[in-house]
Amino acid sequence: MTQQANRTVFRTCPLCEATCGLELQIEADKVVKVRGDSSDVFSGGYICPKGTAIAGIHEDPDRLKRPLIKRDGHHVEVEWDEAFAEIEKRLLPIMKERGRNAVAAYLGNPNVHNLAGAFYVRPVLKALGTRNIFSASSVDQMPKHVSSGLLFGSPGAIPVPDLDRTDFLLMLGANPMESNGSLCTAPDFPGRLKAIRDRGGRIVVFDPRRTRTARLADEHFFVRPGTDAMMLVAMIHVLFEENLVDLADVADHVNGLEEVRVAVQPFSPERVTERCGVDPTIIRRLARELAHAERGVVYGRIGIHTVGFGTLASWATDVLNILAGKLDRPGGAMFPLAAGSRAGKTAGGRGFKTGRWRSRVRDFPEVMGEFPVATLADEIEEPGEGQVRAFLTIGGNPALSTPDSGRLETALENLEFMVSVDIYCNETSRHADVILPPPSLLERGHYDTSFANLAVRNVSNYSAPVFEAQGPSEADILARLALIFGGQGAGADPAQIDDLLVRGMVEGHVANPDSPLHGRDVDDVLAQVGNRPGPEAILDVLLRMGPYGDGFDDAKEGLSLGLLEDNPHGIDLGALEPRIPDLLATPSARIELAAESIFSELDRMDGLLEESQPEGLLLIGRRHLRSNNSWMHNVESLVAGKNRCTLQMHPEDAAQRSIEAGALAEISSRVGSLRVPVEINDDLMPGVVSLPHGWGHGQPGSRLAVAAAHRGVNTNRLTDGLPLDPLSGNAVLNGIPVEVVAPVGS
Ligand SMILES: Nc1nc2c(c(=O)[nH]1)N[C@H]1C(S)=C(S)[C@@H](COP(=O)(O)OP(=O)(O)OC[C@H]3O[C@@H](n4cnc5c(=O)[nH]c(N)nc54)[C@H](O)[C@@H]3O)O[C@H]1N2
Ligand SMILES: Nc1nc2c(c(=O)[nH]1)N[C@H]1C(S)=C(S)[C@@H](COP(=O)(O)OP(=O)(O)OC[C@H]3O[C@@H](n4cnc5c(=O)[nH]c(N)nc54)[C@H](O)[C@@H]3O)O[C@H]1N2
Ligand code: SF4
Ligand SMILES: [Mo]
Repeated sequence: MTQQANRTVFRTCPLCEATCGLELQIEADKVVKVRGDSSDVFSGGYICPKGTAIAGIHEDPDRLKRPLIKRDGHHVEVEWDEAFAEIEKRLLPIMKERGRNAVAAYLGNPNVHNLAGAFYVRPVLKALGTRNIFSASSVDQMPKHVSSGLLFGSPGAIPVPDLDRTDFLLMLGANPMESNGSLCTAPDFPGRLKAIRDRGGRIVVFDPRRTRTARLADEHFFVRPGTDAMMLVAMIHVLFEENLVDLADVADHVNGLEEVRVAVQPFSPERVTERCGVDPTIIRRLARELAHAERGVVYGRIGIHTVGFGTLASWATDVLNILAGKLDRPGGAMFPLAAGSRAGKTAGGRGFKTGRWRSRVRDFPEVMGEFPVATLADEIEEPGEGQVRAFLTIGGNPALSTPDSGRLETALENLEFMVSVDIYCNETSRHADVILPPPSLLERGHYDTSFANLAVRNVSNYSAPVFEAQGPSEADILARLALIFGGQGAGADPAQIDDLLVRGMVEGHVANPDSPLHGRDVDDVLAQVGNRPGPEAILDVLLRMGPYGDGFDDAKEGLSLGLLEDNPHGIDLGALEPRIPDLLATPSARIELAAESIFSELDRMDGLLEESQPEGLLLIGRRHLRSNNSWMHNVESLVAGKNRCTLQMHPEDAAQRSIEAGALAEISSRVGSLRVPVEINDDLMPGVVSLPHGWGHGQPGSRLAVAAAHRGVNTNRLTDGLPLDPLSGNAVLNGIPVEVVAPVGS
């Protein structure tokens, strides 16, 4: 690619799930201006402060350009070949002598915003051959995957609220005014929410904090952290009790209705009210409003997933939508049809299973091939066969992102060898023996393979690299790791992996009698893909063989990567359309409402309701528009201004403890304690305190100069690795029992 001097380029922002179109002005190889791309087919010019800061990430002097190796306790820059040779020399003996499970891998959030993450992580994990795979999914959305697996047969079948056509949005545990939305890709989420109200619709929010989203809503109710599952199940109870169940469009495709009716009988709104802190008349009224809404939907997100009943809450959200007749119809909860997905599927499949193998120390079932990250420290610390002795992180910062991270940091110190594929030397990668930095987000092609499956419209949009990469691409880095782990050696050519992946896909189609490519010549098809980098070649095959693709047929109009390159503002493929039954992958080819595992969670909830309500404060998190998890605090424009890493408390709770605004407080949980400045406001539900995650910078050995000047504290030193959502293994990050006191001597 040539680098002309002055030019304007268009690009999808890869920083959060909203996928906004950016317009970048480039002068002499510098980004001089970033604004929203007003012609973007999906975002129409919307942008948030993180999108503008994209140039700051690209130009950050602390962003690593060359690999680092730790020598005598300090990281030094080395050549790429030396870094890969070091990994081969030190990691392979551990794999050989201690077995494959002695190496653990952790995949962080940016992998789902990155083509290399989408296509090249799998070969790495396959070559490692370890069962000790962990990811940010188990501090996030794993409950949704499990409930989707149980209901629809596929953990990837996630219904999204049809925001643009709904007139009644019941939202729990989500704050899209700050997060820009999650498991619901909707650029300009704020504008789409306002549009609901402008067309006479209603928004109701449940959140233990009066957030910006809550303020925008017609109604906001506090709910005690961790109790949404009770409230949602009580709403299901009301639908049955008041004869409001109407499956509407999916009536012919549902099993297990009667079993659910019986199972929810014990959970009346009147019974759960004390625990949830929500008036039973409100629960009843909202269940009726949902049932009667012509176009209505329930949407729940991270606040209801990262709790002890996360899977039950996720299941209950979808079941409410189903029973209120809102699934798979406009304005309700709908399934996107992504351009890169498999075309021509018919209903039915093998269904969804967890627990095909179990974790060594705490005996957790695998879920989607991984174990809960909350048990990673156990696997490192506990001696015995299969003990984790080496660790690979790819685009993740578990030292700040996962529960009881104080303990994890100690465990990382005790590893024999650690590799991080990361653009920074941060709280996690500072522990690594080798850091491999991929190119910046402007030096790679981009396509949202994940979020196309979660978007409120079907859209397809590719962004070409803006600048040429100085080092190997992230795909090449991962390919070289796969070759090392697979025994081919540090010198093996990464193009082998590209070829294996691309050719493998085409060969699969050619051999498949149901594929339009059946019987074609593999090399002819590959010639049509042309000489593209591996990720782009894979993407081209997916797009062309997908539901909107040209099928490698020159006579047919349809999507291809070439067409997207000619359309830098994206191609709109229309509003969501019904997909049931074809999408269902359960063995019965029907939606399965009755799952034993869910019923056992209902029993557990029943037991809990018999116990008395625990006293004391509960800790929740919060997000801010200018922050993104743990890794954007090294950009000045995103951290400037007042300290955002504060403990928010209700005035009554502060007064009871003689804590004053602006003063330091000491907050402690079962696993740790922190000193943090307090902000007092009545946005919080009494009894609830809030501290954001992703802070706690300035650790020795890290290289984040700006972040070190805005360190904050790491709230995951308070979150506890013991209680988990049993069905998904997801961590509990909200509703942590804590004590807060004015520290002695402050
Ligand atoms: N208490 C509490 N904890 C939470 C949450 C919470 O709400 N409360 N939220 C959870 C959620 S939803 C998530 S998703 C997790 C996130 O958890 P993680 O994924 O572990 O953390 P991130 O902060 O996203 O860190 C991303 C890492 O990727 C690196 N990186 C950035 N871009 C690239 C790239 O292009 N390639 C590579 N290889 N690396 C890159 C960054 O430098 C950083 O080290 O945190 C979770 N932790
Ligand atoms: N600016 C910004 N944007 C982001 C991120 C970021 O860090 N910063 N992270 C990105 C990622 S990885 C993700 S996963 C998404 C998450 O996107 P969202 O799911 O919208 O996440 P939050 O903004 O944390 O909103 C969760 C809300 O749940 C509330 N809550 C906590 N506990 C409970 C509870 O028990 N019940 C109920 N009903 N509510 C509860 C919290 O007060 C909070 O307002 O955001 C993404 N976008
Ligand atoms: S909302 Fe998300 S995708 Fe849009 S500009 Fe901000 S960070 Fe980027
Ligand atoms: Mo997330």
